[in-house]
Amino acid sequence: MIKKYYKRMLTIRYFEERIKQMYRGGEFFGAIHLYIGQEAIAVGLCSQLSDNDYVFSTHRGHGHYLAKTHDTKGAIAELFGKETGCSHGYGGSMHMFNPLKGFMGGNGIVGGGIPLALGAAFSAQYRGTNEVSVVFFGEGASNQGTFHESLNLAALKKLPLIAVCENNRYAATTPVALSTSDEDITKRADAYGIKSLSVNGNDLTEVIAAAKKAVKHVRSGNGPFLLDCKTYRVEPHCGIIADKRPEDELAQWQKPENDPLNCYQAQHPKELNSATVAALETDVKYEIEEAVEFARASSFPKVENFIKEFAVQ
Ligand SMILES: Cc1ncc(C[n+]2csc(CCOP(=O)(O)OP(=O)(O)O)c2C)c(N)n1
Repeated sequence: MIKKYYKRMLTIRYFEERIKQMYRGGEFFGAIHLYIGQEAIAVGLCSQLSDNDYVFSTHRGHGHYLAKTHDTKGAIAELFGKETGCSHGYGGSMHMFNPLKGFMGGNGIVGGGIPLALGAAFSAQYRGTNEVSVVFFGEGASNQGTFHESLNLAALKKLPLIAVCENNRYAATTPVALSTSDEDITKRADAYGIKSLSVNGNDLTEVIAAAKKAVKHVRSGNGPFLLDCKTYRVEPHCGIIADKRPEDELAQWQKPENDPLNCYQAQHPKELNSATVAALETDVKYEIEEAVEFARASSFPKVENFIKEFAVQ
């Protein structure tokens, strides 16, 4: 398990590093929001889910997609706009979609995924299944009306919803202190009578333990759960926006002990010794290069097919 979870975080890290390079080289276009530094949250949550459980994502969704589906090829091909992409090349970075694996899409609307996840939670309860619905969102989104309305209904109807706030200290260029009345998002859960936990989102062990509790609580019919995961967005908000964060703050979060991969490795020195990590790095790089070649060799979707698939008959 330890190697598997580390490899999942490494896959997200290398995926993001590789696409950053290709994006800057002009190999594909559109906005991209990188997930570097937040890998433990997606991997920790998804480690406790099955394909039948739902994940609703955000504009910063590559890590969520990979953690839930493990589909590196479909993700890179989608970024390239190719027909072999997970959304057949029509979605791109913010609209990856893979319902067979329970991945219900990214979302360009901040806070837009929360009511969608609420709907899936209602559907699961109505159909009497044991499925849970998980939604990721930033602390910026926790100031949106959709967050509050959804939490209220989820609590009222005891819906199987897990709300995961990735509290990464910035909403685009606005620091949390300038956007959010109280940085402790669990207090917002308290207001609706929803159980919650605050965790170090850069510590995979902590995230897994919290995710286990949340999933157990929700699957047992006890209603929703909120996780407030403290983390930091290491990269600029978006591939095209200049970032002016304080250098000392950046340096603090870039310290090895604050990196989710280093932190997990330090906790498991035997299982993740340097030879094992080197072998995993080789495997992951190979998998990503294979996916890049696959995406490059794939075709763009054909207009005729688009019309066939989407035209109103
Ligand atoms: C409803 C809405 N308002 C504004 C935007 C522009 N916008 C895109 S990302 C973003 C910041 C979101 O911050 P947060 O929810 O904390 O997520 P993070 O980017 O930190 O992951 C904003 C304001 C948008 N896409 N949708």
